[in-house]
Amino acid sequence: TCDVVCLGESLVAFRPVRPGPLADVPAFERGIGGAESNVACALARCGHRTRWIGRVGTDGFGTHLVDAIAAHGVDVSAVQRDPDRPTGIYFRTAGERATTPAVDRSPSAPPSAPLSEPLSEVAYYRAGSAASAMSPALVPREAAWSGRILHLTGITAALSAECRDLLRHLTAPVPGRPLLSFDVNYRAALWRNSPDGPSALKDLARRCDLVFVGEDEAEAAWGLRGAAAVRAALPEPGLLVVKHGAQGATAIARDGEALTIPAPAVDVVAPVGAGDAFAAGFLSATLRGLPLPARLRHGHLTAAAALTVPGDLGEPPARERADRLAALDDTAWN
Ligand code: KDG
Repeated sequence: TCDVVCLGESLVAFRPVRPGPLADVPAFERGIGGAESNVACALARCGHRTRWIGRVGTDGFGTHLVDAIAAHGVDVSAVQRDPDRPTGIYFRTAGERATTPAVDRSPSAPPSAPLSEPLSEVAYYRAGSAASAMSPALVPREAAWSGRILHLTGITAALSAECRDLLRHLTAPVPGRPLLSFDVNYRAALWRNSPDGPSALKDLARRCDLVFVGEDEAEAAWGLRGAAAVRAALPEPGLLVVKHGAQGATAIARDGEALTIPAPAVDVVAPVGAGDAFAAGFLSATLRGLPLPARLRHGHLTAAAALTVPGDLGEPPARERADRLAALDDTAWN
């Protein structure tokens, strides 16, 4: 057995070697991506026994992913190789801020959206990938339910009808299932051709015990504004965590009791992977039986590590240091 099983598609991630739009970038550096394996890698780094279940091709990209994830200390023994389908890959820019045209630089010019929003471009090459073939027949419940926690995300639901069936199969209300953790991870680009995506994500979230969602995602996917509105739409999970980006996160119990913990201020290098790191820090503290404020703070601290590196995976803070920081009160954080 293990502490946590994370199940989902991992991708080889290509990041530009220099800033700029994808159209202009001449070369890319290879890294690894995939929300669920990011969580697995961070949890393994925090000292937990972690298994990642996914499906990759028999190509070199699949070999690279399995080796790189294993190198973080994750158990990859249940990962499947598909001889007929390729490993998914994707390209993304780091989310650089747009250069402000000189004419807009006068102090009286109103800030336009590109001034405050980092621009990032994502191009996925994953349709028909090995992972998109995952199904209840290919992934037995015993393997997915072999930890204390099973962590899933809404990305898997976007991959194929088989993957959606698999998520429903793994979230069935059967006695003896592990704690089900679900990160909504709404990726609009993946749902472009299926208008029922947002409602599928809501149905899945309602079948789980612990749900993470960004305030911005809840608004984009479901038109829900604010943590209380999200809670009203998702009454079932024992705990709901609504993330407010740089501001912090709010945990809301089933009875509506809410606890907000601000995030520490950090110099963001790239936001990618921060949500996964937050989930990993929160789950790590959950496995250790820490109280709710510390669970949220460990989420923020692990996210801060991912925010300050260009790739998906930061080095989580050492446990002793994280515990010391998590014990400080909110006023000492910023
Ligand atoms: O959270 C980071 C992920 O978004 C990234 O690694 C790629 O899994 C990915 C996805 O589907 O966007």
